[in-house]
Amino acid sequence: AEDGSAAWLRYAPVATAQYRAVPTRIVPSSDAPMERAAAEELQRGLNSMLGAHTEIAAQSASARGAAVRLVLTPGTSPEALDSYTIDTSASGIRIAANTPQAELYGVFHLLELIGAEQPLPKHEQQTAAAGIRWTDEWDNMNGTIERGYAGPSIFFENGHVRQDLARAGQYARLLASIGINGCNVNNVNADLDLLTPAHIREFARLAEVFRPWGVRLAMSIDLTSPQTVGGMSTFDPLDPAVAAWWKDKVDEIYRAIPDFGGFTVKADSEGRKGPSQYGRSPADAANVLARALAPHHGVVLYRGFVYNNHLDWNDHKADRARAGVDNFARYDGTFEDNVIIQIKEGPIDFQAREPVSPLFAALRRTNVAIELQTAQEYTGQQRHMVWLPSMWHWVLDTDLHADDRSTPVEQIVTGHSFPLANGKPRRGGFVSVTNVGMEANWLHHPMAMANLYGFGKLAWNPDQPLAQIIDRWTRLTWGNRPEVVKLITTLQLESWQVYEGYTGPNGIGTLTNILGYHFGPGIESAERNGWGQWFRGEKDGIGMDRTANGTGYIQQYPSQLAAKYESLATCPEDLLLFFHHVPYDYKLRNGKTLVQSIYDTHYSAAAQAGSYVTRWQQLHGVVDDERYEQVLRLFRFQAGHAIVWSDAINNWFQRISQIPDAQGRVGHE
Ligand code: GCW
Repeated sequence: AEDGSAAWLRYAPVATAQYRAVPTRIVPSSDAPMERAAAEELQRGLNSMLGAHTEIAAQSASARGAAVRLVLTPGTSPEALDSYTIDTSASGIRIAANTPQAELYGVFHLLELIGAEQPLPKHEQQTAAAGIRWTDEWDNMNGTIERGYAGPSIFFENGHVRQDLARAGQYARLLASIGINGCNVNNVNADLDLLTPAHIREFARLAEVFRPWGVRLAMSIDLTSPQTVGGMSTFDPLDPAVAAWWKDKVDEIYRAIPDFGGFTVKADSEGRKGPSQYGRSPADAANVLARALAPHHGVVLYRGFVYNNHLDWNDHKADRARAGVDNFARYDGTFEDNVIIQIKEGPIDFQAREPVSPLFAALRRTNVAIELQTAQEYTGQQRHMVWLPSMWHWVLDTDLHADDRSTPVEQIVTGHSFPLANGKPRRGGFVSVTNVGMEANWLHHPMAMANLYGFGKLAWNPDQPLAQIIDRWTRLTWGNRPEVVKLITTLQLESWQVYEGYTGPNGIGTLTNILGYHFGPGIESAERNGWGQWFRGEKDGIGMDRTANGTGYIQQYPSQLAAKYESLATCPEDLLLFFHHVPYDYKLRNGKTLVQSIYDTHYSAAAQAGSYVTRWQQLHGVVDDERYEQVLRLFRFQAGHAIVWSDAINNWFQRISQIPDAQGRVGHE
């Protein structure tokens, strides 16, 4: 049977002709754990894909004779980004890296080229775009996962770290294979007793299974820990006793976990306590942690997701989208060097489409990382196929035009747009909320792991073409048969637009049921409550007015972009309802009215989702039966659910606008 847990590391046999010259002797750089993991991975992969009998030579083996040589040439700066080269010559293949984990990445890259039946390079050099390439897992210590859709936690059960950490180790290997170097294992809504000495000893066991794969363990912590764990009367970040408590606690963590990555912090948000309780700022809170972590080279990822979830619906100036800039911009430049503000890609919350967060352009003297969500919270919860790198690429490519120069998001989060005045290196990067579970294939839908794979690839190199990313994933996961590669890549590449098409059009935000599990349509559930995910669907029209006359949110963008969004003539129509309140018969540039365009888009997108079923059936007997059936079942579900979505939305628009469909359709039979 197919081993779903292998994901893209199946190492299925390939056509060997072009790899005849690959040597069958591996010379590792040392027998340190990561180097040994690299050599053994290489051996496993080559043997499995090429049917070879590869041996690992003693690392002191003579320089003569053809070999795959692993070479470690550490750089001088501890801040240097992971980098490797691959050279092929008559004497074999040489993989040289500046860090042990980069050596692993070089090995995985070589194996990936072979798995995807690509030619081997004469010379190739690869360097990571940024230092932070992490996943966040929203796992609770009782074993449940917030917004997890593939079974219970691979890390925790019954309030403790699991006894059996085999899955956690496998996961670290998968992460390493796509260049991910950190994993924050617990929910940002953190367990309050997380930092007890007993728990820290348990976390050390987790760090041990991550270590050979170069994945640093990180933890989400609750800012009240000095009280809840330390028994103190306050958690005021400016209280010296609180600072001392954090310092001792961090020292204790590093005694147990010498390569600990750092803390992720959610504070003053959705019921979590925070520095505002003492009239202190996010910088005060982040910095007290940062100073404790700095001597150990740890970092603080302080989340920009701070907003008031008791907004007043009747206040037309109130706007949740404003919260990021309103809460953080004024502290720019006051954060310690090892603080990174972790900003969700959009200003609201992982919708099928949002504009990019203006906070990326507002923090010029502060490290920032982008938070993306592989867990498909609002995008079908791994019951719908949605390939999110299409969206992420669009986000990363968006140019905020700060100071009227080119400052695309990818250049901001990799630290190139706003260099620090003191010449110190930037520490930004990429974080994916992933939420894998105990289900064999990690994310439930056999197509969903393409999202994690794509995240890793974009975090390593945000310029890698999407077509190449999905082509590689498909070959490694489903095999190299041309009809398989063609169909799966085509479906994945269209899937985001299809999902957006039958759910939320024109940047409206969420029509998902936000009061339940964030699954399926719940058209007005976002309205008339404090959460602020409003779209203000009224008799006269629809959309949030975020212009200068409305909430003023648009003015948070640098001026060029603000001007573009402010004017109806230039506002991109896929974001129209995010920025403007317009009548239902508003004329779009293609001549259709808004409401007719919504009807048409929903019928056609639902039909396209329906077509996945018959298109997939062409692969019957071509891919393994087990995954074939699994995908078929999910595609049938998606086809039906797309009709539910489409009819719910179209009926609602018909009722509120009182404008019938020009084609006379009244929903699906
Ligand atoms: O959108 C919300 C999710 C919460 C999550 C929160 C966050 C972990 O629905 O489940 O809490 O975002 O990102 O903190």
